[in-house]
Amino acid sequence: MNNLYRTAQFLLSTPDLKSAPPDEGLEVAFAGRSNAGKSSAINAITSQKALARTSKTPGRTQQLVFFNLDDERRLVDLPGYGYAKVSLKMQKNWQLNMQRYLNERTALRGLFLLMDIRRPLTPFDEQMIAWTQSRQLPLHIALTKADKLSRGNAKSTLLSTRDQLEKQGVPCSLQLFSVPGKIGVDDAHEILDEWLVVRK
Ligand SMILES: Nc1nc2c(ncn2[C@@H]2O[C@H](COP(=O)(O)OP(=O)(O)O)[C@@H](O)[C@H]2O)c(=O)[nH]1
Ligand SMILES: [Mg+2]
Repeated sequence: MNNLYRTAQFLLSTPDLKSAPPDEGLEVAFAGRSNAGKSSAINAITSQKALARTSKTPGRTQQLVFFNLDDERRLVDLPGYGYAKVSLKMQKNWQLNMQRYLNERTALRGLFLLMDIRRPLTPFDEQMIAWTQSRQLPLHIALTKADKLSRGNAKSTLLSTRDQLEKQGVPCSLQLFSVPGKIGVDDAHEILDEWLVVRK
């Protein structure tokens, strides 16, 4: 694994863009429903146990969390969405923040969208996808918790999800991901290396 990921460090967390790091360098953001496995994926990708906090209680992280890879590259853990107990006002606020971040952030090189393999392409996911498309932002989708399905079912869900996205005319790459199953970290690195222009 490239050391860049292993040495990732927490930079700052902020509820809105005002306190985000300067819009310079290169950034890849991780998005998905609450509990989809974003923080777990960031930990697996950086080979660190507790860089991004993981939680059994969905909806805790309502902040954008920035991690430094080096002086010019960052990973961002975006606030989870689709948590039922969040008020309408907070949902609206989340929408405005996400839309602004995805539309305006110049450093943003691509979006990693994480979806629980047992419920891919929820309306919230479709909303995120639409925002990436409106700016032609590169999109990579990881179907998480692949260990929750048999190998065969995981594979066929990957294929049917790819099919559905193709039908919608959404250009993106897809992969399976599982932390306990140790599936997908290499695939994720390949995409990140490409987007963050990491020389090997
Ligand atoms: N079985 C399984 N559980 C996972 C996997 N990834 C995350 N989880 C669990 O799913 C829950 C939510 O994970 P978390 O990373 O906090 O999700 P986030 O809200 O998207 O950041 C936690 O209990 C994790 O341990 C996985 O690949 N397989
Ligand atoms: Mg999280």
